[in-house]
Amino acid sequence: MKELVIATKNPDKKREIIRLLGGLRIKVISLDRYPGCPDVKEGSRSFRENAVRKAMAVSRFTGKPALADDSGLETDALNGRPGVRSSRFAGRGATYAQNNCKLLRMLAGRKAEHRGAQFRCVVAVCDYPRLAGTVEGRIRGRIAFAPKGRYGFGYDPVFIVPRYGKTFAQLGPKIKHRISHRARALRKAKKLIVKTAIKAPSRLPQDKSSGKSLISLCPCL
Ligand code: ITT
Repeated sequence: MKELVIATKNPDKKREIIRLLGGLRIKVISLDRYPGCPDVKEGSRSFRENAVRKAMAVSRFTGKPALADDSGLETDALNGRPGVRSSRFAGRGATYAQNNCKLLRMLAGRKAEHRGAQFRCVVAVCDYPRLAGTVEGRIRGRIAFAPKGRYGFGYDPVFIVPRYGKTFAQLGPKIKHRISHRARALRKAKKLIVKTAIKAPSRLPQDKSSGKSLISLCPCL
């Protein structure tokens, strides 16, 4: 069976991705199998570029096709923040609770109609040095006045899905996995995975004679 490495060090994202990829005839491999895999610097201002960087780096290191997810929360009132800095909004190594706390503090005093937000998830699939493509999923909602619910991770306790009037953390995995930004992105990514990891011929040896950086084949690196 063909293999696909999930290029994330976040166990919560990994759990969701593995569940959402269920049904594909593919062996999903966790990055835990590669303890030496270097961290990828997420210096970019775009989810897409970060996702491509992560997928490329992991595919290059492991020698297998890889899928990366770069995701986060954008709020209207804060001009899109925390955005690509979602995981480290309250500082490097911040906990989910600290990030939520900072967000609620920054939105303090704003009425419900001024608390609009969206989750975004960009998924990149590649078989180094080839980028199969990127896809995106979004979901609109609004930021709660206080955290609610016990499921999920990250900003789930403060993100209200308007259709249900409840946070993702209250709704639980069954509903989240049907409608979330990640579910939407991964539904689209399945085609890329089939093309890259399932139907693709075995990888050819890389041409080391040209002296060209193979990573330059990817336009955003
Ligand atoms: P990797 O780079 O190793 O994948 P990471 O946690 O740094 O792990 P991101 O840079 O994509 O990943 O940041 C994602 C952050 O966005 C995550 O830590 C959460 O704070 C938030 N986030 C993303 N998806 C979310 C979701 O479904 N529910 C709640 N918060 C989410």
